[in-house]
Amino acid sequence: MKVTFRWFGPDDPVTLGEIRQIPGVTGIITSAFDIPADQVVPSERFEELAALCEAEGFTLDAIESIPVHEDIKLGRDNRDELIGVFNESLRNAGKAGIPVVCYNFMLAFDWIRTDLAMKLDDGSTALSYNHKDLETLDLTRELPAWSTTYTPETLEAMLAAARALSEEELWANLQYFLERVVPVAEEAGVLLAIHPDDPPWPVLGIPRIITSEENLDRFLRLVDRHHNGLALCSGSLGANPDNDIPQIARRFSAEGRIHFAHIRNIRFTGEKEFHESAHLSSEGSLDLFEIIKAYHDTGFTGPMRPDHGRNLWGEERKPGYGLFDRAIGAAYLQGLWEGAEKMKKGGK
Ligand code: DNO
Repeated sequence: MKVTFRWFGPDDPVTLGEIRQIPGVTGIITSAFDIPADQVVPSERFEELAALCEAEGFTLDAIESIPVHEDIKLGRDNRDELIGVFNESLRNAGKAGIPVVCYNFMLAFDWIRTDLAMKLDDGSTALSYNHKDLETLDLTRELPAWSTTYTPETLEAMLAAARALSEEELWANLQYFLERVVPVAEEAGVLLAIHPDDPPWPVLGIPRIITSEENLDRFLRLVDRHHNGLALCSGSLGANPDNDIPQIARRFSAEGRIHFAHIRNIRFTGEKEFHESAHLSSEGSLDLFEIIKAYHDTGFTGPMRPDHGRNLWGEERKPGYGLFDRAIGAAYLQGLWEGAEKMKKGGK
């Protein structure tokens, strides 16, 4: 595996110079979120981003994400044109030599939390989710990493359209998209990596489908090609205790279909209720060693990144994307990898 770190571009309060001081991190994951989903990301933009990374001694290992326009997910009449836009961006990523493009097929919202700064006992803050609080959440406020923001009116319209769609219709729209996008990814030499739904259950009456081992398998078979792969996120899928993350990582990594790995931990606090925690197994409900071992045993060579961290030591950065806890996470996951490596050499 290659240890990478998410950087939101020149406006990110975390700088490439800071990331450079984290031991073992050699790659950057970035994006061009200022370009809306109905516009092509030019190859020059990808090249500029790659040059910034290279100037600090990094490679640019993935774009997270090229957003999929909502009208594609909703299967609206203009979807062919919008898929054309996505494909052009994909070709441009290929031209710039970017090996992986991440995206998601979550309708209306990307990941959802109900509190962006839950105070933990140690004084740090973390992202948390409580299903019961969702109904009263102001969804028009801007959340980090979202490509779409809503006014009360546009939100109402989006919710109505999204709620009208059945799970099977969403599957059909995903298949329609993949059938047109995967061949272009192959030509462009770019691996596609879908991010699972976060949290992995329907929210606000909106269907969610990339939620479980069974559904990941169904997803891969929609277009059963190597370039149609996963950005396996331990914390997103792991929010449902029925999802056995080490088993899911082992199975799909052995198939060579995980093109990007997001590693983080969460702590269950109730039914459909959790907060994010430090990466260490001892701090959360997931067994990070077993997850890393699954990747190691199956010879995973793709980019892996520590995912969300708590905000620590008074830092003021994007919720979930501070510097310090993610740096600790990067060191921890390399420690686990080294342990797995030594066990293997020792025949264990
Ligand atoms: C959250 C991220 C997601 C992810 C997208 C991929 O922190 O993991 O926003 O980048 O879902 O398209």
